[in-house]
Amino acid sequence: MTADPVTSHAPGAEYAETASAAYRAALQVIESVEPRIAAATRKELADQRDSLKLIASENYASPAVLLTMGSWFSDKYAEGTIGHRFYAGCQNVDTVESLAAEHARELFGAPYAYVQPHSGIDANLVAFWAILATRVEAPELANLGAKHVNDLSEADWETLRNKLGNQRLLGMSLDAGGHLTHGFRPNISGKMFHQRSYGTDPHTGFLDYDAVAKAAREFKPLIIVAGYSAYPRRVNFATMREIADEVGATLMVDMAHFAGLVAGKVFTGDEDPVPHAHVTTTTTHKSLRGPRGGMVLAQPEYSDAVDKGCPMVLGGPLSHVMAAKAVALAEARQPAFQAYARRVADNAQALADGFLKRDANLVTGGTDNHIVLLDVTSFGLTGRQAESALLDAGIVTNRNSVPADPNGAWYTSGIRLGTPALTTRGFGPDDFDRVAELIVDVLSNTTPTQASSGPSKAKYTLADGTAERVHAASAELLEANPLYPGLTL
Ligand code: DSN
Repeated sequence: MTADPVTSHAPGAEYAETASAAYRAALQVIESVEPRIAAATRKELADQRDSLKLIASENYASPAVLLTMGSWFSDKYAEGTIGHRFYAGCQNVDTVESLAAEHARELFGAPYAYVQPHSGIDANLVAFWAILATRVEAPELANLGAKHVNDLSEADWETLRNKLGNQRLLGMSLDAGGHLTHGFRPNISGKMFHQRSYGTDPHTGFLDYDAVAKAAREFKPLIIVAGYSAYPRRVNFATMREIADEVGATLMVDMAHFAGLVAGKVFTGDEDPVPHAHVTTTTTHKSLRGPRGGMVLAQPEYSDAVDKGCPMVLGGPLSHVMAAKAVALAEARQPAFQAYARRVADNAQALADGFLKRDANLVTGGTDNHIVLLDVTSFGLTGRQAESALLDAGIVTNRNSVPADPNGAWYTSGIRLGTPALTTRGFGPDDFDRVAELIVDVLSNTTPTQASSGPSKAKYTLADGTAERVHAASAELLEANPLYPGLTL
């Protein structure tokens, strides 16, 4: 069976029979050692096949990507970087890491790519320390006439440590869609930096570039972070770079959520962060549809420092995952991936339109990326109640803050929805209109429960028959768009 690159976005359909044999054999081997893990693995595939997955940060990697991770590269230590390892015998890891980095550079048009980070937070940590090393540590060492931190006296080292720990970072506020790793106190980034946030326009919900520029002029940050995990609109990275240049800040873009739209050339020109940012970070498993992991792209002046990510903040690289990143990036360089990325954005538009024609409220009034942020207060619900009621009906989402959220970050007032995963299954705009209809059906039939001491923000009742009706309708959509078509265990 040959996958049609426009209508089928499920990579691997063309080699499903071979992949089925490989999985059957692998599960048989696992079963002989720990049958409960084999059973859980089978169950996970069944559950993923049977649920309407709308979590904006999830996707389905191809069997080629998944199979690549199950190799003996997992057993090799390879701290350091290509050609400069702290262990002998890394020649094959060097091949893998070089190929993954080459694919990343070619795909994103980046001068330099570092493919070792194990996750998005790790990628951001590498970026932060690379910027601190380049902008704070290197000039201080030069001032003191030293080549290496080990050459400093105790007093000079203390001075440098204080400077490293006293820098400022400006990032998008959490309730506007920013990410915890962009300088917020519960995360290490908030403990490392003095942080200030920029938000969105309270009337439109759109990013207010004048407000960002004003905050940058007042706060004078070393780093401006752009990028988001719950903002349903595009960002003009050329404008963000102008703001950064005006105040002498380094522009770091965290494109974890929308890397697939950049790779697929949906975001180009001013909306492509890579040529504008000094440092760009990403995960590899969201819209990019690779293995779980992270990556850093950098302009030449930051590349040496980024290259020292391990052992600066990373443990030994996961070579089996770097190999899978190479495979996923090779897939993303195919024309079919561009068709997939366009479809992700078209589907988000269809989902948003489906809500709007049913009188639901969307943050910013719509979307032009892969995210739709539904404000559920018009249904009389908190995000927590909506998330749970939708799950009862087989729809997997996550609750999310909306700007100036009256219900706080735990209960929230929104539901974040994303199209990358279901688009991989083959869902199109009509299917997403139906998804909007099903979600509105569930939420319209959910009633918040009153607790003894005022309204409960977590409890709710779903009207009889709703879960069954929506489950049946979703099952039809899922059956028409199978996950890993042709793959049998
Ligand atoms: N967990 C990712 C997300 O859901 O957006 C980012 O941390």
